[in-house]
Amino acid sequence: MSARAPARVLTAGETMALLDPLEEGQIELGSRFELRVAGAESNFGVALARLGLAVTWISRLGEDRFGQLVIDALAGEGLDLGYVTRDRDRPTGLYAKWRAGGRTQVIYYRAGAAASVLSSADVPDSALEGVDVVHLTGITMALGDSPRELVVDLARRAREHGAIVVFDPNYRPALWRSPAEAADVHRDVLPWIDWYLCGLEEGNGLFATHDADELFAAQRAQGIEGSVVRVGERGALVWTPAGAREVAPPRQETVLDEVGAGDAFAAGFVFGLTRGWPPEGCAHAGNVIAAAALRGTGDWETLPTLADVREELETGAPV
Ligand code: KDG
Repeated sequence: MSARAPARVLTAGETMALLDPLEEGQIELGSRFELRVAGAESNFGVALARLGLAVTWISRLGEDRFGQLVIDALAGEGLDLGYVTRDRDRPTGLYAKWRAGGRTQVIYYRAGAAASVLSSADVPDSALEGVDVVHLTGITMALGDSPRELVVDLARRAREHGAIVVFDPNYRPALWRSPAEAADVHRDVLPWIDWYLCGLEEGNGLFATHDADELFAAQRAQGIEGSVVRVGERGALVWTPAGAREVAPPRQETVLDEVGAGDAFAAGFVFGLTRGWPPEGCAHAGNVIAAAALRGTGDWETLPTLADVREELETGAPV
């Protein structure tokens, strides 16, 4: 057994209550739901905590029942919530899903929620002490001016503290007028990131490109030096200045709900980074963890523990 201290990871963003439907189809009167909680950054955090890493998740939640359920769920998963603030004046956000024709759609009730006033003050320098990796997403940049500034400022400070910065644009059409608007806003964080992780369709939308080669070239032109693009059943394409490589998934999954799979991929990738694995090994780990997210309708509940996947992670990790 290794006695090394677990790597430390910090992430910040919004987590909401989630109405997850029990049946397929459009939301109707009488539809039945399971109440869950989810948010891109905490999905990522839970995935890493289950793999044995020390994860700090920072956010603002309402002083309400949904906020308490978020706290209970994430504390139960072992996340450090020491920097989470409860807001008496603003509620916890809420969203609902529906699944039809093999695709999941979402509707948000998050405008004016507690996380919409997240700011740099919520993440003091003390939170960054000893942190190896900082994970940020474009969702937070869509929540308001101060969350947007937080993402840029935190990425910059993380780099100053010697942490690796991972950015996932997590483009959500309901939060932006267009991909171009999101891309314009994301540009401010790009100088501070080490790894940009996205889906192929998502990346092509944001960079106005048509295929992976064009996408990597456009990213490079904007100063991105490490990029990983998820390509569905084909797994992931890893690009560094040394070139591009495709990393196939260990097997094909039956997809129950793809929401949360990108966060799980990011977690697997970061797990590999903290082990010092080469980018292809990190992407392999990303594929393994993402597969588990596809097996459930919630955004993180089916994620594996390290004991579940240790062998699969290590056997596929190129050295
Ligand atoms: O990546 C999954 C997230 O999209 C989901 O858990 C909810 O954070 C969320 C969002 O903003 O959509």
